Amino acid sequence: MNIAQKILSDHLVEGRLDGTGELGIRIDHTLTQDATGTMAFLQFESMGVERIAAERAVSYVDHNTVQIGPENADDHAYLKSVAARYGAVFSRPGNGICHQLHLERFGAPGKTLLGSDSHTPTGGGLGMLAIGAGGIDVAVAMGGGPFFMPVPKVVRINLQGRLPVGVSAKDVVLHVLSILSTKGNVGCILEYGGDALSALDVPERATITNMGAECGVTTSVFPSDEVTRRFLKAQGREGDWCELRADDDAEYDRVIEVDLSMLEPLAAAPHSPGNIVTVASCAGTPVQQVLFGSCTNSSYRDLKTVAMILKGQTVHPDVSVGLAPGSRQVLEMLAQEGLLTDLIKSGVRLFESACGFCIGNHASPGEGAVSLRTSNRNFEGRSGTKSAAVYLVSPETAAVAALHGVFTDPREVCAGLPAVMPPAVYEIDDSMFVMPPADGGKVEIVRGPNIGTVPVNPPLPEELNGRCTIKVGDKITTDHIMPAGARLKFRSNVQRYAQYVFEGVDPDFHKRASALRDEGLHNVIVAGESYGQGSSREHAALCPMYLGVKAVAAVSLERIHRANLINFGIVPFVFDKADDYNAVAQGAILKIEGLRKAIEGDGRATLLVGDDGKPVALHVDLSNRERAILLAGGLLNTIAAKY
Ligand code: MIC
Ligand code: SF4
Repeated sequence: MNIAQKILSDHLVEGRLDGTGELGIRIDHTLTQDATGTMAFLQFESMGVERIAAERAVSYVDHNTVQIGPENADDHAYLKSVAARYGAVFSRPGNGICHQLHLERFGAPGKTLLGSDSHTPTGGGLGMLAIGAGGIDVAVAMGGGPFFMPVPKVVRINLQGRLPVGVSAKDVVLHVLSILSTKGNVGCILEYGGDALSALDVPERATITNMGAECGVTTSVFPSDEVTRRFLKAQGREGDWCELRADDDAEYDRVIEVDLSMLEPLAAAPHSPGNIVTVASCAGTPVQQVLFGSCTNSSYRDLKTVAMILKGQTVHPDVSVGLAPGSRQVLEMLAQEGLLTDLIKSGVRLFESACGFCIGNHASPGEGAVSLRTSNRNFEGRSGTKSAAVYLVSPETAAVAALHGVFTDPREVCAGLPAVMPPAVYEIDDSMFVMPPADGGKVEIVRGPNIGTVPVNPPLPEELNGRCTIKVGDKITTDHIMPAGARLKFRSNVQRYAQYVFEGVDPDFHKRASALRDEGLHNVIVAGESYGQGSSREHAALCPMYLGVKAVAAVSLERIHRANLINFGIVPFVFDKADDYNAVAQGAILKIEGLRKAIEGDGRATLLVGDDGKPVALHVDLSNRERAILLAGGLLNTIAAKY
C-alpha cells in the first residue's frame, strides 16, 4: 500500500479502498478557525450532541483579528465559551495561524485531521492525512461522525537531488503547480517520496503540502521518517512519532519525477497560483510591497532566512515591507536570537501572528502596485486592491526584492549566507491554549449580537422554476462568491453576509436573487470551468442557499465547494456538453420538470432554457448519501431527522 491507502484503511468505516464509490473515514483531529468556526460550532450546537467525540478538536482564532467594530471580539467570546462547553481546545487570538500551530503542537503521523480551512493539508508535512472541508462536515466529525470522500487517485511525486542554494520549498510547490495547474486534479492525493526527502525538514514539507491545496487536490502527504522524528522531538513530542512509509511495491495512479537540483526560483504571477513564471523572467520589475508570512511560509526556518538576508541593511526606500510570524513560538524564537532586532532595524513592519494580509484584512497594496508575498493565493482583489499585481514567491525571493526594490534572482545573495539549521529544541509555551474543563455542562455560551442563527432550507422542490440570476466564467473562486477582507466580520451572520454574495463580480446579484426568491421562484448560477476554487468557506453555498439558489450548472466544479453545495441543498449540475454553457444567457427563464425525480433517479435532467424551452442536458453524479442530503434540502435536515 501507499501511505494514503495505509492511513485510509486504518480509519475506514464505510466503503472499499479498491472500490469506486465513496469512502467514510474516522476523523482523529478537527481544526476550526474563527472565520469558518462560528458557523461550524452553531451547526454543531444544532445537532444536539452533548460532547465533542473526536480525539482532539482545536478551535483557533487567527483570521479575524483586526477587530474594527465589536463583531470579531463577539465571535471570539462565543468561540471560547462554546469550546469550553463542548470540549475543544481554544487557541487564543495572538497565538498564531491554525495550520502552523497544529503542526507545532498537535499534529501526529498516521492520524486523520479534518479542518474547516482549505489549507488543512499543511499537516501532511508530518505524515497526517489532513483534509479541508466545509464547517458542517467538521461539525459532524467533531460529533464523531465519519467524513466522506470519493476513493482517491494517488499521485506519487518523486523528489530527487538537492535544492540549489536560494531555491526552497516554495519553489518546489510552484513547480508542482506548473505541472498540475489549478484545475483537473479533483479527487487526487499527492504523495511525496524520493531521496531528496532527507534534506527537507517538516516546515519545508508543510509548505509543499499547504500549497497543494491550490492544485485542487484532496490533500498531500509526506512519509514520517527520521526528519519527522527530529521535528517532533524538538517540539517535545517524540512520543507522537511513528514511522510511516509506502511499501516497496506500492502502486500509484501516476508518478511525477522532479529533480530538485534543476529547479530555479519561481513566482506565481497575477492572478492565479497556477500562473507560474521564473523569477529571472521578472528581473528588474519594480516592486512596491513585500510581505512575509501566512500559513505557507512563516516558520522559524523561513523567517530566520529572511532576517539573515536583511541583516545590517535597510529595505529599499520605495518598498513597504511587512512580516507576520506564523506563531508565538516563531516570534519568541526570533526575539530570543536577536533576529527580531535585525528585522526591525532593517525597517520591516511587524504584524501580529495571524492571517492578516493574506486574506486582505489589512496591508492592501496601492492602486496598480506590485506586491511580492510569501502566501499561497493571489486571486484578483484578494489583497483588498483589485488593480494590484500580487506575485507569490519564496521568502528568499521576497527578501532580496525588499532590499533591491526590484524583482531579483535570490541565488547570488543566498550563496554568501550560512544554511539555516533546524533547531534542536523549539521554544515550547502552550499558555495561550485554553484547555476545556472535564465537564463543560455548566459553561454558559456567550452570544453577542453578531452571532446569528443557522438558516433552514426546505426539502428539494418537485421542479425547478426560475432564472439564471448570474452567469460567470471559468475559475470562479469562493473569494468571488463570498468576499473576505472587510466583509469577513459578518461570517457569523448569514442573513447579513448574504448581502455581499458576488459583490466584486456583480454587486446587484443579491437584490435580484432575493427579489426572485420572494416571488417564490428559484435562482440558478451558471458557471464555466472549476467553479468554486480556493477556500473551504461554506458561506459560498450557505449564503446563496439563503438567497434561494437551488442549482448551479457548471462546466466543472471543485471538490470542497461541490460538497458544500450538496450540504446546503443546492444541486451541483454539470453540463453534459461543455459547449452548452453558451446556450444559457444571464436572465434566461430556466425550468427543470421533475427535478426531485431526477435526483432520486440517475441524476440526469433536462434544463429548459428561455421562453421556448430549448433543452440542455445536465447531470450530477451522486452517491446515495449525497442524494439523500440533496432531497432533504441539506445535511442539517438529514441530521435533524436522526435525532
Ligand atoms: C483562505 O485562505 O481563503 C481562507 C480564508 O483561509 C479560507 C477559509 C475561510 O474562508 O475562512 C480557506 O482557505 O478555506
Ligand atoms: Fe490564513 Fe491565509 Fe492560511 Fe487562509 S491561506 S489560513 S487566510 S494564512
